[in-house]
Amino acid sequence: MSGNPILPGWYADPEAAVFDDTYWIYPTTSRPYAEQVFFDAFSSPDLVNWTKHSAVLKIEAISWAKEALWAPSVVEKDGKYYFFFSANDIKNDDEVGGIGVAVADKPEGPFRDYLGKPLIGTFHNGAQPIDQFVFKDDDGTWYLIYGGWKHANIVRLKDDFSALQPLPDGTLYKEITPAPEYVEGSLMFKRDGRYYYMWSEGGWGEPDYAVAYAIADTPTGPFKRIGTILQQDPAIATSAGHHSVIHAPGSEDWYIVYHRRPLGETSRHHRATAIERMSFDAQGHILPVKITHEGVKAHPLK
Ligand code: FUB
Repeated sequence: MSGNPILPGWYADPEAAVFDDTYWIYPTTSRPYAEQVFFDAFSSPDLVNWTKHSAVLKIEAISWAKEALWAPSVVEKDGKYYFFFSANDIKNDDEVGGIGVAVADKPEGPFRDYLGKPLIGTFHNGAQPIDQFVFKDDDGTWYLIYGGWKHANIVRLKDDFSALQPLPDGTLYKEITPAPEYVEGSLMFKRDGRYYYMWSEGGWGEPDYAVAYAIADTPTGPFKRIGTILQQDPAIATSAGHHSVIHAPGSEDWYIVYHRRPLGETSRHHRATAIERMSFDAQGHILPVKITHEGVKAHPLK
């Protein structure tokens, strides 16, 4: 078994990916904002044994970023690896920061700034430009879903990720806030032709942080909240949220990777990355996840 937490140290907002025969996790370095100046990455052949790759993206590589590097979303396209991140925790349009993109030739980096400026550096529809997630639809369209401060937007990326392009209805920033409970941490995947939208609710510094979801027929919704599937267990850990999902290639095995706060920890930065199985019922609804100390069995990809 992997055991939980699976990564040593304080790591939050884990983005899980599969590149070739290897699992990857790209987390936020969970420290005070002024110390969030690099991203580490972790790779594994089987979900149990993890290797650390230190500082795959450093703030020195991003001229416009000064602190608060958050919430990676990493994808492969045409042999390059694109690392979307948030920086600076901006509070208004006068501040420099928001969502940026870095690029590398390998999943372990080193990543370098791709644009020299934020991809999204201002507020739209009330959404703070943080917590981006990149989603590729079956037709090859690349979307980015993002947003903090209780608002979420979907945008369409240009094929070279250099900028946005309008959605089919002509809008550049389409609000898709799925429920009044929505806070941040958007994620999307497709299963059996339907679009699953998942997000975090509650406060990440509080015990009640949680993950809820909706299902729709299109990536732009409309979405209707179905329910909470991940939350604290006072016997195991608190503040379970900001997750990502792995569908192990060639299998029906799904996993949820998330952060949580070990019992007895009081600092809001003390967040640790954990993994559990994620299952569906016959209707495709996501079953509530039980958070554990055991984690998951090995699932080698080779
Ligand atoms: O780690 C910084 C912030 O905390 C993320 O952007 C939020 O989703 C929350 O997890």
